[in-house]
Amino acid sequence: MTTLPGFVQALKHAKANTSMILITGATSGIGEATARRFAAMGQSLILIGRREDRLDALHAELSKTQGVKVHPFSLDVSQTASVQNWAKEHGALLKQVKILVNSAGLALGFKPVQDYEAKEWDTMLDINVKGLLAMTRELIPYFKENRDGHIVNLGSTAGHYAYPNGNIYCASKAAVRMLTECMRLDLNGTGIRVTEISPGMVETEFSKVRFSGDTKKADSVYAGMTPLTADDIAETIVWCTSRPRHVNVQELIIYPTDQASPTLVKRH
Ligand code: NDP
Ligand code: 8X3
Repeated sequence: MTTLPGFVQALKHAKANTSMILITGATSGIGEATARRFAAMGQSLILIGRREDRLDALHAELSKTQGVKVHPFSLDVSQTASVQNWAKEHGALLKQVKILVNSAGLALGFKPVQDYEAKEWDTMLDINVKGLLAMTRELIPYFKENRDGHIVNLGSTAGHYAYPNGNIYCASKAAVRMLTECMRLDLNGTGIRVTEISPGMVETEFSKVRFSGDTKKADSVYAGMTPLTADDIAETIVWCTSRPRHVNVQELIIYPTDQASPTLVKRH
């Protein structure tokens, strides 16, 4: 039986282990599922996305059901100057961050490279690559000062293997992959860990966004197969970030069992 002093001790221990987690792309999919997982563990959260209504709803829900501190910010990570100004304004909060999960990202369209408009490739590269860089750069000085911190970047199997009509999205995720590796090299010796999570097909709003809200097309991506869920990936992120501090999971590639490569999917 747990004695009262034992209980107080356990509570103190739990409090000492409470961390601040910053998640971009927290308004949907993998980012949102990760926020839910960390909240269930009692962690404090900084949640970032562009959709204010989603942030407000998640803030209200997680504060109420999990009793955790949630700091929601509507911020477009592709606007580097906005990220810098936001970071300057919230230094006291960012100083407390132990884990950064860079999940904000998207694919726009599914067509041959020559059919893309410059505006479309700018959006993908600005969010998936430059947005990740902008946010990470703001956190690294605090991680270095604390000699602690964990950067988790959402790559993709699309960054490892090319597929027809993937072109710019694949390139953006290949950039995430290389940036993640380089970050690990540059930060070696600082105590900061860097991990890339590269999922295959995860059923989120990803395909809906890719196909500009065409739910029929989006649903057809997952027809007849069992995709990963956002929570499958969130669970993995929690696992990677809860290893002892001397353990750095460098990279995980995670496919649904029905998928063997970006182009080989068993539909039943
Ligand atoms: P969702 O579309 O469900 O979520 C994407 C999130 O990114 C949303 O919260 C969105 O919020 C946010 N976001 C997009 N642009 C910006 C921006 N400019 N500034 C801030 N936030 C932004 O997709 P997933 O959860 O599936 O995707 C998460 C990550 O995982 C992405 O990087 C994606 O490339 C990657 N991934 C996804 C896979 C999949 O099959 N689903 C597989 C492999 C990797 P808002 O619109 O409110 O800004
Ligand atoms: C998302 C998975 O296969 O659509 O990164 O590129 S895929």
